[in-house]
Amino acid sequence: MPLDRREFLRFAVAAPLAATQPHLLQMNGYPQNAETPLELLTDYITPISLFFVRSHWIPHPPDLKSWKLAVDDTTFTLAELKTMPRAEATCVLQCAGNGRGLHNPIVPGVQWRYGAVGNARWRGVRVKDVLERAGGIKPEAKHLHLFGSDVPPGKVPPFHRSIEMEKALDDCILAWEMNGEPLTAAHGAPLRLVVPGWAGDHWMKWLVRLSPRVEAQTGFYMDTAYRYEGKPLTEIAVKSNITTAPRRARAGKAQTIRGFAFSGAPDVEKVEISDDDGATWSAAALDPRHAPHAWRLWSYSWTPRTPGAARLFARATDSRGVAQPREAVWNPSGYIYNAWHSVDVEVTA
Ligand SMILES: Nc1nc2c(c(=O)[nH]1)N[C@H]1C(S)=C(S)[C@@H](COP(=O)(O)O)O[C@H]1N2
Ligand SMILES: [Mo]
Repeated sequence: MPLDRREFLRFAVAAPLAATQPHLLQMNGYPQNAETPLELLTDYITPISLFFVRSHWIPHPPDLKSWKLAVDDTTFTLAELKTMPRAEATCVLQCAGNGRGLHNPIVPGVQWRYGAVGNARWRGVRVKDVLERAGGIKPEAKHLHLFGSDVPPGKVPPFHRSIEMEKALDDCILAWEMNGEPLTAAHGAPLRLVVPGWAGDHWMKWLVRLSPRVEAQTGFYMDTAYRYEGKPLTEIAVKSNITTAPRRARAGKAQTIRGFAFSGAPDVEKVEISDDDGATWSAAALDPRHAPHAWRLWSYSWTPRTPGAARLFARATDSRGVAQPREAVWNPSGYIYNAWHSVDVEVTA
């Protein structure tokens, strides 16, 4: 992705942490919010250098030397966690607000377009194993409260959250590794929560404390933010994006269109392409690489028939049979945008 000098300077000035991620597009100047240009999301495993970053305010990562994870009164050093059985997951991390900037009418918040999403290999230990080792899991503890080390400015409420214990015990991981590398500060070093299939707000970074409780956490980031249709937002919605398509193509000549698709359901069943405004659809080929809640890369060989303006739509259907809708459901916080994605191609004779 060629960056012009002005764009490059914008990074250097606005986002010191993003300086190691020269491809990302910083979204504003105060917290670090940087999305990946869609045309660069072509790998099965998104490289760390391209992976979007979303932090509510200036990060305040723990001191790695003195860091410990507290589970109420029990503490674990990273070395202690590393003696436990390893757990690994390859899955999508998507911000709940990815696509907010595409909602109409516009909604306030970071104006993410397509790139607040990536697919990575996360490695660490199961939440379940850590809680068991910290004294067991009481049946009445239905919620796991999560605390990171970041501190909000002034009177801004803290990013305190909890997750349903059922999900935490099912498949959540406390990860210190991303794509085989130690987690970077931007992505939550030394330890973050991985919540396969659920939106990014659950994926607490810079974890310092876990606390199993009877009740869910309260406060702004539980009771006001991250709610959808009156309930806490959990799973991400089925979605596909086109990453690769020509701007111009010749009638009768085959072109390869590529993209990715994912869902809160464990897998994607199919991706289809339409060049006639959704009247007819043809199946794209799904890349075999997959894991539960990972994305699927897909490709489609398209031969434009007639010269003129063409518009290609992609639509995914997940393993529960839920299809991506033509229009996203507008909501006041602009969450979970998943309308059919399209690209325009000029077809010449
Ligand atoms: N402690 C802490 N954890 C956090 C956040 C934060 O601001 N503070 N942001 C959350 C949100 S909204 C998202 S989308 C993901 C983004 O993870 P990434 O920056 O590694 O891509 O982290 C989540 N975890
Ligand atoms: Mo997010």
